[in-house]
Amino acid sequence: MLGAGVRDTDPPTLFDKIISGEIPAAIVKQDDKMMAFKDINPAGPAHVLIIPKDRNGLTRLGKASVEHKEILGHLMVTAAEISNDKSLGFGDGARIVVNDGPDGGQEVMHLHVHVIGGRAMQWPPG
Ligand code: IU
Repeated sequence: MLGAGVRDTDPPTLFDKIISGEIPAAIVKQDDKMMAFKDINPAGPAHVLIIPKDRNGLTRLGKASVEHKEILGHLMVTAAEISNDKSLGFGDGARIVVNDGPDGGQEVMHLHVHVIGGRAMQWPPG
């Protein structure tokens, strides 16, 4: 387990059921530490979410501490690999974003990295 020792007493989310296979998802990549699957409500032609399999206190990025640096790095490297995968519909680059908390528009309290692409993005986001 990465970041061992962090207590996570927050309620589980539907992402736990995706990890366990109870809820089906279009998984595009996974290993023992993370799962990447297509967003059910895509914000672009390509939209993949990357989550840690062990939430380990990371309900949101704002809860991150030095104990999480290994999994956070792993999620970002995975985001880079996915954003370069033309078979998933990505072009040249992507919007790679973490929504953090209410003001960040986060709805699911299990850290996830959005990789959105296949079209040119606008800035600033809404
Ligand atoms: P947010 O950053 O918490 O707002 O993003 C949550 C995303 O999770 C959102 O884009 C949903 O469409 C997506 N999602 C999903 O793909 N599958 C699910 O079962 C659930 C949410 I719940």
